[in-house]
Order: sequence, then structure tokens, then C-alpha cells
Amino acid sequence: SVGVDNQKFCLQEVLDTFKLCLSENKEVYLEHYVAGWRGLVKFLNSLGSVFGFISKDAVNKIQILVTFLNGENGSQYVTVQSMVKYELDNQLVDLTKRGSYPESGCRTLLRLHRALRWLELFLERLRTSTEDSKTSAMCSESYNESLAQHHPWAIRKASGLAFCMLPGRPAFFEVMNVGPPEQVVAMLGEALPLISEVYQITEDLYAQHNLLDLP
Ligand code: 1Q0
Repeated sequence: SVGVDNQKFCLQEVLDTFKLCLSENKEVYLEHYVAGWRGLVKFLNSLGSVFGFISKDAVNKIQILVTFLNGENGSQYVTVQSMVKYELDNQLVDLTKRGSYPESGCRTLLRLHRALRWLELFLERLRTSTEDSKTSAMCSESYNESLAQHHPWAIRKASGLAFCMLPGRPAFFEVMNVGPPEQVVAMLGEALPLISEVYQITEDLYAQHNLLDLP
């Protein structure tokens, strides 16, 4: 793609931040997790304003987590593991119904975590797609298998409409700014196992503490 913008979006860089997420003992660094989402939101914004309601919500959740990270108890939020322990030990999480802590780190991260499953499914479809595959179909299939189960009707409807506005596979690959399709496929093949690992570690942690249905 042509462009003089030296801050051009590059998906490789975004997916690389997910590599930085895992510590040696397989804890998930919140700082890099959030940075990964920031990059994805930038990508989403470059696709057009119909995705604004999605990126707005993502930005809002990113901001909540960043505020914890930079707050006076920031050291408790270094990893997802330490955040869960800290918030649970100090009763900072609404466990069954919304109450005093509607924006806990645990419930906020859970929303992004569910979206990460969507990303994993979508990227896997993109990776194995052929030239005539429809991005909108790949996107909505991935959505229906993941996030949709947690969204009310109105949001599912709005999401479905937005997906129809996704550019076709060639344009989509172009915006990713990785190179020719074969290179995109190779990059996805490298990135996916890492995203899956981050997802699985978080999923196991949340399951262990019974946090998968936080209101
Ligand atoms: C490429 C198309 C992107 C499609 C993104 C799929 C996700 C659809 C999600 C729709 C969210 C609607 C807005 C509000 C939802 C909230 O109600 C909900 C629950 O939160 P709460 O506080 O009400 O309980 N929020 C969520 O479920 C969080 C949703 C976060 C979505 C984050 C999407 C970030 C952008 C991703 C673009 C990735 C493009 C990657 C393509 C890479 C190409 C190789």
C-alpha cells in the first residue's frame, strides 16, 4: 500500500505485543494485553466509522484497566493473576449481581477475554481462507461461536450489520500491511498459537476462581 504516514498500522507489531504478554512462569502481563487491544482498536478504526460503537466499548474497557494499572494499587495489577488475587482477596468484585463494583478489573478483563476468543476464531478462519472467502461470513461465524452468546439481541443485530461493511479479503489483507497474502498467512500461523495460549491461561484462571459469568 502507498502512504507517507510513518505511523502506518502494521498488524505484525500488534500481534507481537501478544507475544510479550506471557511471563516466564506463564502469567499474563496486563500492560501488554491492553497494548495488544489498543493496536487492534487502531486497526478497527481504520476500517471505518460503522465500527465506532465497537471500538468505543473496547477503548472504554482498556481505559478502565489502564486506570487501575496507573493507580495507587498499580503493583497489584501487573499480571492478570495478581489482579484476580488482589480483587478477590479484597472483595472488590461483584460476583453474582451488579453492586458496588460494576467496573472491577476482573469483570472488565472478562469482556476483552471473550473478545479474544472471537479474535482467535476469526484469525484462524482468515489464515485458512481462500481468495473468494468472505470476511463478513468468517467474522460473523466466529462471533456466533463466541461473543454472541454473551450479547443481547440488539448488540447481536448491530454487530451483524457492521460485519456486512467489512472490506473483502484482498482489501482486508492490504490494511493489515504485512505483505503479500502468503506472508499474511505465515504471520497468522505464528501469532495464533500465542493468542490461543494467552486465551487458555486466562480461561483456566477464571474457571478456577469461578469468574466466567461475572455480571
Ligand atoms: C473486524 C471486525 C471487528 C469485529 C469485532 C467483533 C466484536 C463485536 C463486538 C460487539 C461489541 C458491541 C459493543 C458493546 C458491547 C458490550 O455490551 C459488551 C459487554 O460489555 P458490558 O460492559 O456491557 O458487559 N462488550 C464486549 O463484549 C467487548 C467487546 C470488545 C470488542 C473488541 C473488538 C476490538 C477490535 C478488534 C478488531 C480486530 C480486527 C482484527 C483483524 C485482524 C486482522 C488479521
